[in-house]
Amino acid sequence: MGKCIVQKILEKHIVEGKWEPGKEIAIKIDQTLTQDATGTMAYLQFEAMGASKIKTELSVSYVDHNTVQIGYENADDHKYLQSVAAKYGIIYSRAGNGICHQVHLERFGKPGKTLLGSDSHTPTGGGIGMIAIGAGGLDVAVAMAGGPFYITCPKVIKINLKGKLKAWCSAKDAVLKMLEIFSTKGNVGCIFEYGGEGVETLSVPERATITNMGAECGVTTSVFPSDEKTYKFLKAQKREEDWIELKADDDANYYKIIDINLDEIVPLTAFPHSPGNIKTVKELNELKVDQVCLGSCTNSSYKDLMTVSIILKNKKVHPDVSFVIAPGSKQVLENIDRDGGLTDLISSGARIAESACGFCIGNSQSPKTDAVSLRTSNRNFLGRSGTKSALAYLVSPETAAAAVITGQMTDPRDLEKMGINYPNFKLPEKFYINDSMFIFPEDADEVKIYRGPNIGDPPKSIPIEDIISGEVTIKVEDQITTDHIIPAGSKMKYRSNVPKYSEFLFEVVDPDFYERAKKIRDSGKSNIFVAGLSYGQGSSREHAALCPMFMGTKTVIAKSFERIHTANLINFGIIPLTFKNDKDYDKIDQGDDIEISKVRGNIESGKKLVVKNLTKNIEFEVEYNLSDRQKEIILAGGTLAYMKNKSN
Ligand code: MIC
Ligand code: SF4
Repeated sequence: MGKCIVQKILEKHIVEGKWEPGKEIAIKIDQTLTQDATGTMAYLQFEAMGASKIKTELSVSYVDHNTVQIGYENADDHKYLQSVAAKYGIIYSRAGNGICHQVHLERFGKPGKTLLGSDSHTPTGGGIGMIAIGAGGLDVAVAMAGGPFYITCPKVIKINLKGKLKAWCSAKDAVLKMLEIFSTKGNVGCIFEYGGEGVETLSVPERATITNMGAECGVTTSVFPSDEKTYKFLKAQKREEDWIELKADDDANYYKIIDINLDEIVPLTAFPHSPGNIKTVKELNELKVDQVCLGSCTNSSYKDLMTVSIILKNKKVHPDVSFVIAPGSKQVLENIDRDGGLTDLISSGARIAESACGFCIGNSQSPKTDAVSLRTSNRNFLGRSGTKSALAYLVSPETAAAAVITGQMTDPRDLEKMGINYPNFKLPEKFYINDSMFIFPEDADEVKIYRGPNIGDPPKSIPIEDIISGEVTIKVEDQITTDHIIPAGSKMKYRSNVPKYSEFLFEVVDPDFYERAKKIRDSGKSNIFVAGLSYGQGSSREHAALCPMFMGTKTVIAKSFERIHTANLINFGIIPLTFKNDKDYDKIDQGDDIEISKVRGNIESGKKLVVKNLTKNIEFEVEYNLSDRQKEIILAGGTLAYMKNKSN
């Protein structure tokens, strides 16, 4: 039986277990990336592990999230990250150099390699044939220290691409189509592998847009073959020596095959407040638009920005629209500048922001009250833009450009009626490359680590006792994202200060949450969360587990969990429990007193756990889907404690 690309790459990296979809495997990680908002905690944990140097082939520390420095906190974090990078042999990418995923694709990604990143959009690297996976910072720290990464051996779904995208219809529309088909839930443990004759019609930046937003479907990652187009991209980056060919065998076996005809893709949008809410742009034609944001790791490549610059050449931004562009990298910015695109964008009236995450994470450019904001980014969760009442729609760069001109949602194909032709242009054969914003590590054991007042030690977890007795602090519905659990945006500067950051837990859902949780914790009880389907969608931010741990949470009981968040909960000693019978969700309410007895003993022996609802005088069974390793981690009180026990 032939092999698919995923199997070929993973089999070369498996260090424990074997290729058996559904079973846990451990893989060797070749490269890691971190970004500043998850990186400080990851490196604090790395330091706590006591390694003297990184053990990966390459690790890069990017600063791209908290680059708006209001107050000293972010600058403190940057300096800490820079000094850690120098000490441990990590490449440091300075603030302004660009968004980690875009920059990594340009300068470091290699087909056939594994990449683990403390950011959920790490799968962007699948655009050049990497197995690139997002994870919590602690898992990335373990990989940097030479430890393996554990995943469920994936079920590989082949996305068989046919045909070719029509003018004005783009890779973003194709991945929005994927979200319409697969939705944002129910895909845990799967990988999308792209194949079929349509693959060769897509450039690497287009492929990267598609793999980037696979994260929104909740898959482990997405991957494209490495072919002639990949070679051209790497050559344009003066990295052709990094190319290898990667393709699936003709008789490769897949869990499922889904055909997508690129000819049939039309401009799509995801309407508020989920990337899974898909409509055609036509259906929303004429919706008045207040803000248009071009950028984010999904759509900020040279191709994206040049396309928009050509559409906007000699045009004017509509007076009712605030139009901001955050180029994906310094390289993108320099190249569109050299090729005249930047001038056309500025002339049209665009506001140019730093090459960073910026608007995407709501730490700048928050729209006005009740605004309609069109964004080329990947997430439109409630409040993520920084304005809770705003309505964010996810669109392609082409649809964004059309709205910039007309001031309303406009199918970009209609621009032809206004005499605007589709911008056909060729990607450069060579990009202008200048790596001046990387600091490459030198042999410098003597580096002193900088710790400003914003850097606090990560809190220690306390192992669970045999009885969990607690109160339901909050009961939430389906599809609660990590943005609901702990907001980013203006609060993100407290990432290195867990006690302070914890004050914002569930802020967007229930502003009284923190005070309630504090009372419960201080009374000696555990804060228990109850949730519906697909709890913990979205980001890799481990603070969505770390802050609850700090508040004394020992378990979350949900109908189902998403992958990265499950791993983060376990890493911090919180048990992810699922209802054996989903109907029991209705039998538990906020404020109920809960008891789960014989927790340690039953987990050790694999016996069932029963939740007693003392308030309602009823009980029901819950399940835990933990490997033996994960059970040990939970019993030890989290991964750091587990590693310590093992090394003693
Ligand atoms: C996001 O897009 O939600 C983020 C901000 O990049 C997060 C990481 C974080 O919260 O720091 C992610 O995607 O993992
Ligand atoms: Fe940054 Fe947005 Fe990409 Fe997250 S999704 S890495 S915030 S650009």
